[in-house]
Amino acid sequence: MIHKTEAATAAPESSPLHAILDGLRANPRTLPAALFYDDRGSKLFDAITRLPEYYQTRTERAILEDVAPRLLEDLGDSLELVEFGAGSAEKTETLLRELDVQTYLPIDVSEYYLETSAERLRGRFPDLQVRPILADYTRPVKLGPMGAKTRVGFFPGGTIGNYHPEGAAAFLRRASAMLGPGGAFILGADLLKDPARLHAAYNDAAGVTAEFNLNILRHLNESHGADFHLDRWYHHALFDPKNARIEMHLVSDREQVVEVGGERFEFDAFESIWTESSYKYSESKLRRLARAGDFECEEFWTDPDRLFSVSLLRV
Ligand code: AVI
Repeated sequence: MIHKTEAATAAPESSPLHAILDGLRANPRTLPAALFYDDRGSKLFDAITRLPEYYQTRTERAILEDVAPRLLEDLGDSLELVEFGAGSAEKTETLLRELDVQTYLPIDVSEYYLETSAERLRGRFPDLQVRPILADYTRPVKLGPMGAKTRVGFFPGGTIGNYHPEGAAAFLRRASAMLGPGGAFILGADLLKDPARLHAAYNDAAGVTAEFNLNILRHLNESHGADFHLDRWYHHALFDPKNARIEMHLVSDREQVVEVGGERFEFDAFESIWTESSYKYSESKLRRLARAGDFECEEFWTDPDRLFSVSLLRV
């Protein structure tokens, strides 16, 4: 059974029109990043995670496999694992295999992902209780009574980097309040590194990231009757060292007018729509972020090339 919470109405993939229009009217123009993840966008993102240039996913998986015995030691027995934005819950299997998890609470806005992953995990881990929660994890979610000794949050994938640092701290504060005293949080975050390496990860040779970025316009055409011509926009991703972030933009290749939700938007040639930021962290910044989010960073693990990090935070 899928548990729907009060926050379940705010499915981010159906971003409300007013948020889209506000973003397009703003200076700089923006679009809600949630628009990336329609069916096609989710498949494109899956393809990104397998690209040779996109080191994040495989590096995080290797770190998790490596540090699982340490996590077991640190977290002890009888755990309730709460995954924020669980998706297909593939990385979770490493934790379910290695840790003493009694109950697994995946939170996601996709009923499809929740149902299929719950069925798969129940098959693979017959003693595990799976209690899916259909909700937008970016808002407070009621978890119900705890069925184990320790609540452990899980937020892999480096998605914390898609928040502005203040938003990231606010998200962590909400998570900390949900997990309660003694709670723990396993956080995956991408690290600052050679700009060329970062640039390549968001400008892959096969053009999958470009397609992923442009798909946001296709999604707007389909879901909100917009009339973007995809061949009139460039994918542009750059690393901004001052703000320690990758910025993804869609750049208009000419002067053009686009209609969205009945409103006309005039674009100058080479004007951009800012579609995503992906902040990169140093160890010290991550420790400060944890503190601003009402956690203490107890462990910080990385791979030999210091590309990606997995941290264990405590409430
Ligand atoms: C989901 N998130 C962690 C990805 C990132 O790297 O910021 C989204 C992404 N955008 C382009 N490539 C991947």
